[in-house]
Amino acid sequence: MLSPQSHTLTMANDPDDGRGTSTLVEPKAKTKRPPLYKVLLLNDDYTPMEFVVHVLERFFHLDHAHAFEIMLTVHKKGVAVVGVFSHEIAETKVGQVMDFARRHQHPLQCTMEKEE
Ligand code: TYC
Repeated sequence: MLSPQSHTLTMANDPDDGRGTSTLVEPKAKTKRPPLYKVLLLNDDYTPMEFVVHVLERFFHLDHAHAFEIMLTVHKKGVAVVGVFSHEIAETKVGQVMDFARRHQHPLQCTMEKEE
């Protein structure tokens, strides 16, 4: 298969073009980007809207209008993506939200999902 990382014969690695000027070029090493994770907020019937807006401002650094908009999307559709992060950052955000909700005795749920 031809990909940017396959070892193809080019002018640069042709061992002999007759002029003694050949150069060996190694195939490019694989550099796969790490996967990203969507952080999702789930709707429920009990968590106050203002609390959800506060969570979005506090842990996701959204301005008030954007936080309110995402809260309303979750309220109407059941779920929304709040942000996309590395595995470690996504895990931290989910933990912060779940902990904060539990401490305030709200059933708010926050999860993460690998982005395909
Ligand atoms: N549905 C909640 C209510 O009517 C509000 C809410 C919005 C709860 C978003 C959770 O992730 C959520 N009070």
